Amino acid sequence: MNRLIVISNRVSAPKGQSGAQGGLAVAFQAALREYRGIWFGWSGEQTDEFTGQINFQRSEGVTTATIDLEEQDIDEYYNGYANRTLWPLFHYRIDLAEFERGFADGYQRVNERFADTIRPLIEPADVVWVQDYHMIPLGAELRKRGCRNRMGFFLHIPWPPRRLLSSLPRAIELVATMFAYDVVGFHTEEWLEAFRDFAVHEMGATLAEDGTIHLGERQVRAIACPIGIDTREFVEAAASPAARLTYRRMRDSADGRDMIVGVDRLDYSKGLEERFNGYERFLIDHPEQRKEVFLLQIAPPSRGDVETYQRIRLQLEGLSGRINGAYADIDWVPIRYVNQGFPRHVLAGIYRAARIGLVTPLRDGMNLVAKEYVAAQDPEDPGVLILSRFAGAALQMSEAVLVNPYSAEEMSDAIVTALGMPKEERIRRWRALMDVVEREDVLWWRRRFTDVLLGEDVAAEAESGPVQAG
Ligand code: GDG
Repeated sequence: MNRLIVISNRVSAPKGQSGAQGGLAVAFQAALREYRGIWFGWSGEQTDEFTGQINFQRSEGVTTATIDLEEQDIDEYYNGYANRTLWPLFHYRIDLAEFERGFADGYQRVNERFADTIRPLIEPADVVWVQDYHMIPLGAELRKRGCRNRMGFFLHIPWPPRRLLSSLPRAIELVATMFAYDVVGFHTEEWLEAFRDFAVHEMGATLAEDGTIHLGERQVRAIACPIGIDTREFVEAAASPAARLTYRRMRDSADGRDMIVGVDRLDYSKGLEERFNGYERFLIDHPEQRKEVFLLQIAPPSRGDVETYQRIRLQLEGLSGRINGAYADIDWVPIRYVNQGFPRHVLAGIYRAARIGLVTPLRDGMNLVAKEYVAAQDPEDPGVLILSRFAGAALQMSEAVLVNPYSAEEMSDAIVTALGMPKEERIRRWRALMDVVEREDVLWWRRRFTDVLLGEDVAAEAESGPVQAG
C-alpha cells in the first residue's frame, strides 16, 4: 500500500501537548503510529478569512496537516450541522435536533473546502480514510475533483433507524454521497442494518449476494467493525507509577468504602442525569448500604458553545447538589462530581481503584470507557462493569452487568448485584471481557478496516481456499 490519508474533523495535537482527548483522537494516535501518511483536519483555530493554507507538522512518524476555519464555518458546520443537527439526531434525540438551512449550507461548504485543500496532496496510489459524521459528503466532493483512489468512511456514532433519519431535510441526498466511498464502516451490526434499511427502503438501493449495496452506477461495501482501545498501552498505563500513586490516593480517600466510577464527556447522550437518578434510587432503596459506597463522576465539559451542552451542565450541577444535600452526612458525600479532565495515567489508576465502572449512555456508537475500565483492572481482584445495553460496546461485552439506562430501578439493582458479586464470578466475567478487549483492540480495528478497503480480506480468503461445509 502507498500512503494512508486519514481525514477527520479534528487532528490530535502531537504527543506531549495534548490534554483530555476524545475516543477518536486516542484511537488514531495508536493507529497512525505504524503508518506512513498524512492526518488531515481542522486545527480547531479560527481565522478571519479562509485561505486554505495548510500547516504541516511531523511527530513520531505521522505527518499532520491542519487548516483554520472562519467563524461562520465553525458556527454553521461544527457547532451547527455537526453538533446541533446530526449528533442529536443520530443519537435518537430528535427533540434536540435543529434543522436550519444555514447549518446544512455551512456543512457542505466546509466539506468542499476540505476537498479543495486536500485534493492536491493525494497521490494516485494513496488510500483515503474519512472519519465520522462531520465529513460524510467529503468522499463525493473528492470524486468530483477527479479522485479515483480507494476511499473508505467510518462512522463513530450510531446510525439512526430509518424513520428517524427521514426527518432530516435532504437525508436522501446526504446518504447518497456515502456511495462515493468504496467501503463504509459502522461499529455494530445494528447500525449497519439501519444504514442498509434506509438505503434499500428510502432510496431504492439493492443488495448483491456478496453483501455490497448498489445504487445506480455506484456500489459500496458496508461492514461492521467495532473499534477497540490500545489495550497494551492502557494496561501499561494502569501499572505506571502515576497510576499506582492515584490508586493509593483514591483508596485512602475512599476510607474503606467501595468506589463507583463514571468517566464521560459532558454530553446528554452519556445518560448522566439518568445515572444520577439510578444511583439515587439505589440510595433510597438500600439505606443500609448508603455509607458503604460513593460515586465519583468525572465529566470534562465539551462543546460549551452549544446551548444544549450549557443546559446539561447546569442540570447536572443542580442534580448532584440536590442528591448530596439530601443524603450526605458530616463524614460522607454520595457523589463526587468533577468537571475536569485528567491525564490518562491518572484515569487508569482511578479505574483500577473503582469497585464498579458505571457506563450507562442512552445511546453510544461504541464507548471506549467501558473497555478502558476493563483493561485497568487487577486480574486477581477485578471490579465489575455495569454497561448500558444501548452502547455499541454491549454487543461485544455481554459478560458485563447489562442495564437499561432509562430504568432507575434496573440501575439500582445492578449496583446491588455488582457490590455483592463473589470474587470468582468477578474474575470469570472480567476474563471474558478482557479477552475481547485484548483481541479486538484498536490495531485489530484499523487492520480489519484497511484490509477490507484494500480488498485484502477477499484475497486472504481466496488464498486459504474455499470453506468446507460440515
Ligand atoms: C465517539 C463516540 C466511540 C474522558 N474523560 C477523560 C478522558 N476521556 C477519554 C476516555 C475515552 C474517551 O475520552 C471517550 O471515548 P468514548 O468512546 O466514551 O466517547 P466519545 O468521545 O463520545 O467518542 C463513541 C468513539 O467515538 C470512538 O469511535 O466509542 O461511541 O461517541 O478514551 O478515556 N481522557 C483523559 N482524561 C479525562 O478526563 N485523558
